[in-house]
Amino acid sequence: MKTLFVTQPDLPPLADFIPYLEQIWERKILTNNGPFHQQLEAALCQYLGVEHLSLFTNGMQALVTMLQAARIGGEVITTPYSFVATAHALHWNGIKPVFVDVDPATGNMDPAAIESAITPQTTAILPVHVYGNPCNHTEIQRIANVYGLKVMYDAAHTFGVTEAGKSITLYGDMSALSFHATKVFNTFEGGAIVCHDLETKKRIDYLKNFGFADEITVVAPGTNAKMNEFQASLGLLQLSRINDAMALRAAIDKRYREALHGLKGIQLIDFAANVVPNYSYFPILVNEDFGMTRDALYQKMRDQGVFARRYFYPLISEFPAYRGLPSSKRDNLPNAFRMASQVLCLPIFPALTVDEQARVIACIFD
Ligand code: T4K
Repeated sequence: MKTLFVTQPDLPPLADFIPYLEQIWERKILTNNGPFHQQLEAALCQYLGVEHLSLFTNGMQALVTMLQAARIGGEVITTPYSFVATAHALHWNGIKPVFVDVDPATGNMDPAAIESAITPQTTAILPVHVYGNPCNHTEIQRIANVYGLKVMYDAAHTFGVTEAGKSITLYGDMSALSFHATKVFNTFEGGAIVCHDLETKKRIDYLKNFGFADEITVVAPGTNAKMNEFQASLGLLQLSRINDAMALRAAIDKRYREALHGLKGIQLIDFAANVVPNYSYFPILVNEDFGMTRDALYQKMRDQGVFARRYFYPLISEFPAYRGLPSSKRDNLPNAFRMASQVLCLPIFPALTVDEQARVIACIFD
């Protein structure tokens, strides 16, 4: 029986990629803002409907550099219900994460919890649009304005997500995207920062290239986080196929919702009516009314060759680097703990067939 993983990268036919490789081999420009890099930045700005975007070698480096670019320090209010990269990006900048609880309906940071976590050391809020579901950005921005904080979004899950027709990456001061193999839009590894003015874009570009502003000027102790031409050329090809991939994902999402709607003990996560999602994940919450625990269902599925994943369990605040923080205490994060103990992300990827999806669904019913 074929093993079904939570995702499977979507790739173009190899033959379609060869002409791009031939150009790279011909030009011998492999990296450092090469022609494919420039083309992909422009193409992504157009596709996403944003003005400024800087490509990165991966999402983690985009997050780290985004915080550097805005000179964020001290304490940053963030969520424990995310992939570890969110808090690690703070750690790599010497910033103390302050975890707050999440909204049980979405898993996104609860704006009501932010204000009481603000101290004189707080400089920014780092929310995550979990599973590509937009945060309450209006309320988050309102709080940020009152207290003079920056809002830096971890938008790793949100490629292509729009709300009222606008890219969700237009909110906040900056957003970091991931183009990892497991994401809706992949360049093997990859990522980007979306920002809103040319000066910031320039600063980000310096920082991802060791701080070089020109051949002899280094304006900051930057890193090396540049996307190479191999990744960028694949990105151009992937972008030409993204709408088809998204439509296939939408159909899978719809079938799951039809099959699981109203099932006792299984809660689904909904999107607002004005949001066009990217269907990157299909999380279910397995509660006490279901006949078995989440972990029992997880194991049962594995036994049948279905590798669903518990994104995001354990909470970031439970890992050794963070569990000693005062904000990591269980009492501070009741909703996050509950979700982490209930969540299971089902397989969703363009190549998942109707029969394979039926196998996944059968594990939950039988
Ligand atoms: N912020 C957030 C909120 C994020 O979710 C992430 C990444 C980041 C920041 C950082 O962005 P990047 O630096 O990664 O660009 C995966 C991904 O590695 C990670 O990118 C992602 N979030 C996270 C949610 O999921 P794992 O450890 O679960 O990946 P792995 O290797 O177990 O892959 C899951 C399944 O996907 C495998 O069982 C099989 C399939 N797969 C995976 C890969 C890598 C393939 O079929 N082919 C592949 O090449 O973390």
